[in-house]
Amino acid sequence: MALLLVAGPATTLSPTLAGAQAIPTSGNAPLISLSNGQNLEGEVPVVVEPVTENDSVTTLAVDGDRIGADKTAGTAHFAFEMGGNGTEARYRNYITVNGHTADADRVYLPDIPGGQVGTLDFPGDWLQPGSNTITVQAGANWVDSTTKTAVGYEELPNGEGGRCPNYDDYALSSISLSLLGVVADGEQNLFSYSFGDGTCGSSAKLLKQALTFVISGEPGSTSGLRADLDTTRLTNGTHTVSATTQSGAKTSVTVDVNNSPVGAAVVTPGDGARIRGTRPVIAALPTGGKDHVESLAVDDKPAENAEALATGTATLGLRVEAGNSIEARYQNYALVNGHRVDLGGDYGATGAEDVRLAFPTRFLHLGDNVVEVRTGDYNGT
Ligand SMILES: [Ca+2]
Ligand SMILES: [Ca+2]
Repeated sequence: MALLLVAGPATTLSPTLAGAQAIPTSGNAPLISLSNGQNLEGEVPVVVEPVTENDSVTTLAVDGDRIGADKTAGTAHFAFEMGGNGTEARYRNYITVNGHTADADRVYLPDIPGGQVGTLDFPGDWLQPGSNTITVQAGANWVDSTTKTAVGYEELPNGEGGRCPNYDDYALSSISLSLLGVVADGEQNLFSYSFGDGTCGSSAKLLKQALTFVISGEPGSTSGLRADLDTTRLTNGTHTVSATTQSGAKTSVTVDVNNSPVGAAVVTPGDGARIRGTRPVIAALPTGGKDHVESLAVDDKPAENAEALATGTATLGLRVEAGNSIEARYQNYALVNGHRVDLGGDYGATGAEDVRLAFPTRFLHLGDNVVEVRTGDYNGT
């Protein structure tokens, strides 16, 4: 191992020889994914992150009693300086890490303005000793265009112009990868990469770039803990959740457990929720049961809505005349007293067609009702 690394001056070797190192005599307190005063009910995932090199989290406890927990490899951070006009979340730019290329494993770039430092987090156990690949993929979104020569240009029917896929333009520089307990060397990568395509391919740059990071040390050597805390095994009231590292650094949070009796309805908003404006208040039982919710009260007064029509289905009928048809992809919709009902179909393509739009009767009330039919656009906005 050491022989393979002798490539530069001996002084550069020491940082790459991470691995079995002494536990620090004093570490910083680990981070628990719960906050003081948080209300807990049912099964609650609890994650504890180590924060000091080689100071793994060893114990997760409730009221001083250790509970079973699985080791994690901590959280890895992919960091960079954002250049150009930055990224926008709507383009859905993303990275993938090693073989974790499934849709669910993509880590998307949020809105990051140019000139800011960005960090993307992912599980440390996605990394491995030796060579690792992080692939940056630029995302695209449709824009209206009159440039018929643009890459991917599409003419919309019925004289509604054209569109082309436009990739987000941005630059990444000072790219780094970090995970407690290992050293990730990214020197094979360039200092900076420019992504994007100008406007729909007007100036083609990178759309996809694989980056290489060589890791010395074992991902997870500074480990965290994760557990699903079953609060139904705790009494209702205040409890202390604590986590301790190898060096003895400790974090404690006080949480409030409030489990309803078995079989009780689940009430939304939940315990401790902050609400403002108009919010629905719902009491629901698990599906499949024969029981039903008998009453719902706010401060002991029955919770009631303004009188609405009974349950059932109402129908809005309209006739689409022959000519320019309604198309599902434009996401046209109706507003029934402010409730959105999607038209959701292609109508009138081959001639005049009657459309029947079904919606819950509870959208209607006695007296005047307002129904608006609205046209959407192909972005669904
Ligand atoms: Ca672009
Ligand atoms: Ca951009």
